[in-house]
Amino acid sequence: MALKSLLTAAVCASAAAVVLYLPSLHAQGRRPNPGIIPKSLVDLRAQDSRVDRMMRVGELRVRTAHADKLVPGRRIERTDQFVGGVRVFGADVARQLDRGQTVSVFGTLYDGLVVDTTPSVPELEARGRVEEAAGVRLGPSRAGELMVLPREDGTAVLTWRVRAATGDDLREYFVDAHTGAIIFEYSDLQTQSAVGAGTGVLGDPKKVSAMRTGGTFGLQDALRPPSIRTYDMKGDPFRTRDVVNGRVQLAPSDLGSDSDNRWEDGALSDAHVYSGFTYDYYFKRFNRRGINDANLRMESLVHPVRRSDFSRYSSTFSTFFANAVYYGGGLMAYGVGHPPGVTSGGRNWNYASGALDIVAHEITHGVTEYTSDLIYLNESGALNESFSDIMGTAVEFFFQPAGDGLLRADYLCAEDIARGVGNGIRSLANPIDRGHPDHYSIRYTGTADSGGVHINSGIPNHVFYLAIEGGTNRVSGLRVEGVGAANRAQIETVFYRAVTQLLPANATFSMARAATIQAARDLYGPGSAAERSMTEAWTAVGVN
Ligand code: CU1
Repeated sequence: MALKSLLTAAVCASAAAVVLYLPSLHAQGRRPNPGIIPKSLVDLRAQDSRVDRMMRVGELRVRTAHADKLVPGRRIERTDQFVGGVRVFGADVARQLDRGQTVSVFGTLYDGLVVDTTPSVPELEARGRVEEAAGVRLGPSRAGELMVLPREDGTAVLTWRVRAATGDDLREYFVDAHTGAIIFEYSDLQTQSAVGAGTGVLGDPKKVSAMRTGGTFGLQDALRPPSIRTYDMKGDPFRTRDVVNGRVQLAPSDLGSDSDNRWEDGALSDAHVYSGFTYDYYFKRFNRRGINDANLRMESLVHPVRRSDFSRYSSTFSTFFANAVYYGGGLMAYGVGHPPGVTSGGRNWNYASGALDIVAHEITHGVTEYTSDLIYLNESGALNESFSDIMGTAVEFFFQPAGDGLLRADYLCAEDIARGVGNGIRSLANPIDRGHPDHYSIRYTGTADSGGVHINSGIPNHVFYLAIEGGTNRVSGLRVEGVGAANRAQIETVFYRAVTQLLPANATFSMARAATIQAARDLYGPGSAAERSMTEAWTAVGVN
């Protein structure tokens, strides 16, 4: 898995990004992708039979299969492709069935892969190579996974996949299991630039759900089903990094604590309170129980560094300042912002956990991780980022009154804590305002930012906005009739269904168009306002 950060800066600053070759998925959206997007009923039946056939011979294995919580009678089944008993990276299928009859199939499958699946390099040695490359030590819980990596030329390589977090990145490494060389890597730093009776970062009063142990109170939520814990890393970036790499276990003494249950540390109380809000949104809106729908822990690391150490550590530990990161498995870290007078992109940052949309953005990376697991590269990565922005916005509208200004819901990301030339780092209403594309014809096609994951997210972000509010796309001049703000839950549910149920890991924008339109039909019927709005919005941004 990869580090999902709020912002691109950390990714660009990484010096470790030496990509020796890119599998075909790196070129998705630019070259043909072996993606499955049935265009007709005949095509759907053909793909369905192919999936059945591969399942019978063990080339596809069920990862998850469960009853559909949104549409009664349906089942959602996810399968992964295997070769010789080893999972293939970026190859999976998501199928929707209605009483045994297949309704939709989206996926990525590789034909004719031949690979020797007995590693000649032991896992420990592969992990050693990664420790050397990343310059960190990994705990035993960071074991490598044997994985087949498809290449652009149709061949495949047996690899050990190992994940390592440095101070400014979280990377997935693929070590050739026959030669020991690192042959592919990418940044999975999923970030966002973002931040009892408590006081938030913005001085707002709030209730904090804490637990009393002995004479002090700790940031452990006893009211909601999952373990929600918020840790005070007390400004120690080295210890924070060791926690993230599984070298150091968090102890009860690391819990954010307060002697009188009157929480004056806004960064701590906001991370805690907004995690609970996000849990509540997913439960109330989609009947989802947390990140993995089984009440996975939600652990937040706050104060990973001290603001006053900015000049000392901002190059080594950049994500601990103006950013927020999802590390996988329900673990998040929130940056401390900038000292006065310092800016990035013309904006001075407050504590990242002080923005509800940032916290919801990070937790949504977890929801994606446990469902479609959209690969954090190129178009699938931009969809991953976009879904986090979309849900961040949705959570804001769920809890805050609409409007401009602090603690108001709008279509900007991180506007409450990234202030300066245009508050906030991204705009769903007008992506180009923050320098991001609002039409497919002007998408970014370079390799920076993992293929533009925080850049091209502007395109699906704009689809979400247009499908709700309506409007005219700046580039195409095409008009969209939205479902209206009163019906925003429809479009939120359409995106939720597409990303968590219908899409595979290696999805393209074109597949996302088909899957969201399918979701609108599943939920609201063919010819519904939601289906029309989704169709018009994707067409307006040039995705067909
Ligand atoms: Cu993100």
